[in-house]
Amino acid sequence: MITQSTFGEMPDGTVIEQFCLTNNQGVSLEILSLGGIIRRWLIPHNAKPPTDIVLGFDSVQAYLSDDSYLGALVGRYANRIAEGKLCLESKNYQLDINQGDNCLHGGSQGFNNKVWQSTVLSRDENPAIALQLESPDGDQGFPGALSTKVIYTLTESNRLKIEYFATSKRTTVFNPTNHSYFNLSGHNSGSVNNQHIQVVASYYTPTDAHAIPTGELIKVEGTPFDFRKLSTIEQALTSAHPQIQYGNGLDHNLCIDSYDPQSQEAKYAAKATSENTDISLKVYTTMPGIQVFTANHFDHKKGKQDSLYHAHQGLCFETQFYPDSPNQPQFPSATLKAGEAFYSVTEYEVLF
Ligand code: FUC
Repeated sequence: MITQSTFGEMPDGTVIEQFCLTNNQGVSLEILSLGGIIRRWLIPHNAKPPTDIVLGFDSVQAYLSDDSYLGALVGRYANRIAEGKLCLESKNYQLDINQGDNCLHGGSQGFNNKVWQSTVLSRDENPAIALQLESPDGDQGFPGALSTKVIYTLTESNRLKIEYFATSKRTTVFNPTNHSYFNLSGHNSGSVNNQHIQVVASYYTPTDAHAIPTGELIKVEGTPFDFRKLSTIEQALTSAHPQIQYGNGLDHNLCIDSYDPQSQEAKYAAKATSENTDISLKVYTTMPGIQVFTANHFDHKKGKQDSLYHAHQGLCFETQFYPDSPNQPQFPSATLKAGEAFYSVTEYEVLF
């Protein structure tokens, strides 16, 4: 089932729609036409009120004035491009610099701040909506007029399937993701430290102090990034490893072992689980990397229903091409050639 309502208005009066997708198992999701933001994700319990497993805000204004990308679609390029420098087919491009010296999450007016054109695709079984956006040539410095579409489908097996499609008139780079902050004990339940995660990744991409990859692929074995077996988030957060100290927690790209550039089938990559609620989340993707981020700098952020979000209160699993891949030729390439069709899919499955 899908219900549609008005969530609010942009400063120029554009109406922001809210779509509530509910499947026959009672899982329900609220998605906004602003940034494709996943605002609520409710998991039913037999006797108790449902658990809302994502962080979010209650107004358009709160989303526009925040820089944490809560629940949003991120593009054109998730994570950082060093100094916003891009060279494609021997041409240099300067991208918008919006964090330190770098371009973060597609620049200051990225996909998360755009109003997407929304269409309901299926109302009954497996409710689905499509969000579309035309990003003009030169948007945030990126070359090529880009047409993109994202389809959200809530399946009857409790998977949220997010499919990304794009074509560009000129050769460009494309690396979309979703920036949901999960807390499987509930968005307002304090830190995720005691929750367990697994990431099927044998390597990670270490960074400098400004979160730009050094270019190396390092084995996770013996580091706080070894999540090949289910382990607590706290184990990593309390580590004295310099990579953890840089960002006050996890903010790293792990290289997914099952990545197959030839395949369009989402493969199992990661899992999180809360012993408090017995809710688990599994992530499947076609992308090569996953940014594991623990909301490291949240400090009394005022969230939904007067909640306050603190450091380490959310966990992001951002599937992606590796950060700064346009400047790291040894990383899988995010180049999208003129006229070529881009497709990727990430699925978040909730078990409860
Ligand atoms: C993640 C991180 C960044 C940033 C952002 C909001 O993707 O890699 O460091 O803080 O989210």
